[in-house]
Amino acid sequence: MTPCRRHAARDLAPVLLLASIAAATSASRAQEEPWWPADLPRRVATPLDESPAERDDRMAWWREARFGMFIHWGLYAIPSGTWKGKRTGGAEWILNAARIHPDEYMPLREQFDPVEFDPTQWAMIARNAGMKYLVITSKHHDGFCLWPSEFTDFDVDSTPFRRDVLGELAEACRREGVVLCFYHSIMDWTHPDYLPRRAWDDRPTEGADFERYVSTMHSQVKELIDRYRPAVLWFDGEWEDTWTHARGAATYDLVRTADPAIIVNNRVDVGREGMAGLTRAGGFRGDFGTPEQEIPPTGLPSGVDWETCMTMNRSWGHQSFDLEFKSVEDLIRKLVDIASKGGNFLLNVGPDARGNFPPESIARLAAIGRWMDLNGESIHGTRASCFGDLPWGRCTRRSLPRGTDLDPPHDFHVVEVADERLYLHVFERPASGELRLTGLMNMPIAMQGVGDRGAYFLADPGAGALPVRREGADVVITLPSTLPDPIDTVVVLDIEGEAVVVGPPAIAPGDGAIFVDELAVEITSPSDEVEIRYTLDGSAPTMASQRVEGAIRLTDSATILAACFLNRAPASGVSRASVTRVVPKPAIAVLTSQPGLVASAYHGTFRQVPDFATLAPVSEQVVERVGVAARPRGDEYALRFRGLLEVPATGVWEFRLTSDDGSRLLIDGELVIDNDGLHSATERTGRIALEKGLHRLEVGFFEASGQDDVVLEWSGPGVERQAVPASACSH
Ligand code: FHN
Repeated sequence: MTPCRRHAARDLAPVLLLASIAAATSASRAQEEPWWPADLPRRVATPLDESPAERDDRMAWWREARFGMFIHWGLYAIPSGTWKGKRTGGAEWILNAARIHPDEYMPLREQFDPVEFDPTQWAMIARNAGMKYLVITSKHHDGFCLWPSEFTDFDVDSTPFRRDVLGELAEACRREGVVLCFYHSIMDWTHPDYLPRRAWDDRPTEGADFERYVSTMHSQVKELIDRYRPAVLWFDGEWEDTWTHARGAATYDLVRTADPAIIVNNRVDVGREGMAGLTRAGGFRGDFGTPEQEIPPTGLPSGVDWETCMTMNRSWGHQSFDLEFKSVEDLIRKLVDIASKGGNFLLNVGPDARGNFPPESIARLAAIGRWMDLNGESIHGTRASCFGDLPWGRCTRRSLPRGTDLDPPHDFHVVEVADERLYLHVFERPASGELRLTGLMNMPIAMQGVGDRGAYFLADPGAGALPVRREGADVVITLPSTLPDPIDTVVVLDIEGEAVVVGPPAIAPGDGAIFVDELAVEITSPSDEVEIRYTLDGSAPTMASQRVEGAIRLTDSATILAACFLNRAPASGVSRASVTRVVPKPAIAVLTSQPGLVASAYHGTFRQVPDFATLAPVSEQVVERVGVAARPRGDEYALRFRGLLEVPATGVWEFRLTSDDGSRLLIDGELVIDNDGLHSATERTGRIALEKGLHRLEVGFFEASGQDDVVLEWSGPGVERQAVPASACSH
């Protein structure tokens, strides 16, 4: 399904009016005049008031696609991680990694001449890999534009190559049936109006007008939309202080007004939760979440659209010496894992300076394509699994119209009564030789005596039916002694009705919980037809075990096992949680204390939180709370916060430490959170039982390069999650 280009049949009058205004002004558009008429009412009626059904219509092709190609390409492919003979790394970040002044970086355009660039080949490689869309960097953080723009001369037009890369790729994508999308960086390290400057960029900031930069960026985005009609705008680089929710919302509004069918990611605004990528509550714009280099764990809220973007090696842009490419098995299983959780996979390629995909990328994409040729039906158009963790692999599924003879994917089966098709992705053949689908309440078609309609291999239906039987709440499929595909053998099981799976009961608080005096444990199931039985001694629950009748009050440690039962038979797997009663750490007595924490700063190149006892601080000050305000000048540094924490009530306290780069939290000398290492903004939590009163607090933090941040939050008896207040800090 290609993206719906028609504008929704809604009253488009305001937008059409706007379009005419924009058209009228476009001819006389000057650099400084925003194409967006400033006097237009703040709220644009049509595209932003879409109904859930209209949003589903707009997102339909993207959800169906499941798999896309990411392309990072620009001037940075020329140095490819090496600057003046030194392997600085950084790939598309080389301006940062080698601390290159823009005046020294921008002349790279005189070398940009990718004579082997073949957009048709790029689009065909994407299509043959089963990738339905392609997201290419129209402009990355370095500010270089891959299209001839009216609004800058830092573009392909000012290179020996001169060809319109995006225009040629747009044409090729249309011919090959790949949906064209653009990545566009908000952050711009070379534009004279962009702020903040890089630390080594001594160009004067006087006269730099960030508003003018935003207006220019808006004009370029509109130029891209008008010329190339991208289906997605994938913003990035939204993390610097100059970018705000107001600007993000305005940019989202402009894009959606210019073309209401466009899909925009959540990095247009400032609501992204770090590299985990989902959008936090608070009305932040963005149509889908953008986990980066990671796949969210199961349990994502249903109805949330998200896409994991990932490199094939370790670099986004071309880096000649980065040969750490992921295996085909790893990439296919990541694609399946993501689809089984209802997400999209945006897999990156970094072309070289001559316009070629790395041979390692081409080989992997071809192998993925061969797997997709046989199994693509189990990815495209599917939705998230109906099961919890499956020890042997994953599940994807699609609804099937009841009673119609679908154009069978294989003449072996004509679907007549199935309502849902399950795709069981077997990564590892269970030792038992059986796939056990615990809690699947539906009747598999295979058990309706309709001929030999067992389960079957999607890639080879002719291999015959696999026996299917029911054992209580479980459906069991018998596998042959060997599986045809060592990476992922897909078994098809058609079932009557939409899948109903009675999952194991939920135990709250979960495994590993600690408590001081008494703990109330809730054991629940979404299915109100079942009864739940549990044990506290680690033995498997049976019909003779205690039945859950409301909250269970514990005054001692216990190992809780619980399962659902239906018609006196097990109807789910077993849930397990060990909870421990602990003694709270005693408060310490101090004679006097002063407000604030002592923050010691250290210079150095750190790759983890250092052993501060071996270092001499370059500065020491009292700060209100944990944070980067205590940072010294310069990019590479470490901070140590020490003091006392006033705990208002005895009980179990949960701390949350978010930092870019690494950090650690100790209380009374005990390591509560280890969030150490080189990483972008990442959060970790930890729990500790504390007595009301004062406790020794220490936070260690280091910054290697790029963004820096460290935030300490807590929650506990009578305290909702919040930053640890200054009032609780002393020394
Ligand atoms: O800084 C960019 C990086 O270069 C790359 O474009 C990735 C891809 O999503 N995004 C940012 C890092 O999070």
